[in-house]
Amino acid sequence: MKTLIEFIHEKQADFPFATGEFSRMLNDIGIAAKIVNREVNKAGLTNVMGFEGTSNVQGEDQKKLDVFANNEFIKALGHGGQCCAIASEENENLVTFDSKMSNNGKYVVAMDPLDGSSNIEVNVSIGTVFGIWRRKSEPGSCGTMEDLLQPGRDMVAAGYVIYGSSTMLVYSTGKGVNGFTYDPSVGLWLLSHPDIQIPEGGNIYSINEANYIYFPEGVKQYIKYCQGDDPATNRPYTTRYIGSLVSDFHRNMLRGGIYMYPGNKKNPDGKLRLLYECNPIAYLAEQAGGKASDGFRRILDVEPKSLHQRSPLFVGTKHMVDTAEYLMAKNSPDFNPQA
Ligand code: AHM
Ligand code: MG
Repeated sequence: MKTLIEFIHEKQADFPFATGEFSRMLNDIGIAAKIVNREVNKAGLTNVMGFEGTSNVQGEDQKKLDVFANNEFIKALGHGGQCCAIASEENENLVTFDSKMSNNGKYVVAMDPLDGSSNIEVNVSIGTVFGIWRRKSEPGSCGTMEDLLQPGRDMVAAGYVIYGSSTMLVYSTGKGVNGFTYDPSVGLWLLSHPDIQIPEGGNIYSINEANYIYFPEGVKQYIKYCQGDDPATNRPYTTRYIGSLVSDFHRNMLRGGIYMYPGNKKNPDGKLRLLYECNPIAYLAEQAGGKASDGFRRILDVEPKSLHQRSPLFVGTKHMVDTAEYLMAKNSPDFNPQA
């Protein structure tokens, strides 16, 4: 089987003028993910569960593993020197580095180092999500906000790690999506899922339906559509919701389905963060032949205004997202039946 390093080197030839810096950064992410995986696997045995006693910019209590994973990815990216700034769910401000090599780095990274961390205690799969952009500012000094506040369509790579029944690293550099499974006996990522495509014929819908009464009318109608009786369109669909974006998306990407975290009356922009949750997942979905929307427009075209901005998310099999978008538009005050 091909290893991640072999695969990265082989693919480097796809990028004209590639200097290897980008490949090294992907490799560094793979190394940090191995270290996080080791701690996640020991979670019940060592003192890594529970709260750190601090909260992040969202006011959410930080788990020890949130903080651990954040430190490991920052360390790996800082040490590598290709990344000049990081936006992380766990840091209110941009993370920059006090090193000449990093300040000359060409890339910036947005990441959620440990997504779904409320699931740690109960042994449910969690993940890491990351997106990579080329910096806009001149190399030679720290990365800036302008470097991070770029739309998702300008990403040069995105991926996630899922710490599950096996641990996988799934990423794309804009030429399809490939998945690597970690073999702990040899410490290597091995190409197990080449060229992942989201199946068109899936029938899974994933949403936290407990929020039903707060959802916009379009979402309520789409849920009713999913539950409708029409064997020709594979309905009623089936519902699966883990409450861990990476795990729900990973399953839907392999099986076909839609994941939704819409806005609701209490939080009009939903819960998920545009830069480091919605954008990377949207990029992977499109690269796998799927679609990602905020209900009305392509996620990757949203112009970010702040590091921790939230966005509704509808992502997965294309025709499912199309139908959800149609019902959102139809129930919006601006709907024009002639359009
Ligand atoms: P987190 O980044 O604080 O872990 O929150 C994001 C998570 C997603 O992984 C998951 O899909 C969602 O929150 C679940 O939220 P809810 O409990 O409201 O359904
Ligand atoms: Mg998260």
